[in-house]
Amino acid sequence: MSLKTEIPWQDRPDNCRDIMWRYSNNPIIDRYHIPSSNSIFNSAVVPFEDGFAGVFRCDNKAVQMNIFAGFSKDGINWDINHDPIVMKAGNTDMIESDYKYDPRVVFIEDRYWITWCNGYHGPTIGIAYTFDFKEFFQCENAFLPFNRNGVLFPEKINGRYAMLSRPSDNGHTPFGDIYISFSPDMKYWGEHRNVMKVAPFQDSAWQCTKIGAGTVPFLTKEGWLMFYHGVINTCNGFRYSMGAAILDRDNPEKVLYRSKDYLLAPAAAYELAGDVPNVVFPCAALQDGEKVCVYYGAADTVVSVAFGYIDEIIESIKKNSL
Ligand code: BMA
Repeated sequence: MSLKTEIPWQDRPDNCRDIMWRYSNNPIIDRYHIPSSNSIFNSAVVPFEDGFAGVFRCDNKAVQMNIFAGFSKDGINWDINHDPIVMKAGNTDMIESDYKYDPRVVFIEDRYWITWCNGYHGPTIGIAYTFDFKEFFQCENAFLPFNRNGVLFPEKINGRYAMLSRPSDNGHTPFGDIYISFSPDMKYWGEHRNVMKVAPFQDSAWQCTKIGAGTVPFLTKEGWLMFYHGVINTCNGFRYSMGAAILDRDNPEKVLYRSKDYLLAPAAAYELAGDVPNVVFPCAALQDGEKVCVYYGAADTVVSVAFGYIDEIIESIKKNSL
């Protein structure tokens, strides 16, 4: 898809030697951005019309989790609807949804697909589509509970839709690996295969407790580039950081390279303090072939962005792969 507007961007600060760097005006979306919200984080954006659209996780002041549509001309300044998305029946009868959180969005063929963590007797992966971010059609859940972090590929692979996910438990899961599943029709999912496991503690401790797919993968000259979160269980609880993996173009269950060093870990004030301290949680990436802008939830409270050059990210992972 060709971009009609530039992706958000800021050059690397002179004194910065990191592969990826934060936007100087982070967070871009504050916790009280809409009247009902307690926090807005772990949200996803895509190019749309002459700007961008997104699906945002806004927890309200009863701390109920739901998803809201939003629009932006520049990807930084957002108008988020004050009411949550109301779903209509898609490829099945309406199914229950006790809560919705951590959305991802991707354009495939002729429409935008949304995946999220859907409360159906516990967390699992909900799927919906929209053409205009006004009307949304909810489809079958992809998996049995419990599952989180469902991330679709932007094109069919060998004729089938493909989705990454992380089987989990009903709580603050102390384990988690990334799997891939395939579907001929966005309704029935199977051929579940393991893609990536947690890292051994002694090799790369930031990702030794659980890992989960983060951003919709995009194609590079080396294969699919996907940002993911990795978690370590510290004496003060979980700490969420971000790495990236390169998956084989034709057979994405095969990991070619994977971050040993994290690309972004909680260090800025808005990542270290919030409703859940020490969380960097990537959910979307905008790219123009050279540059990438990653959207991530910070401390389960606000939305922030970080930037990088795709070639530099790939080179750094290849040079120091797990
Ligand atoms: C996960 C999800 C995410 C959250 C993370 C850190 O289990 O609930 O939404 O960002 O924990 O609290």
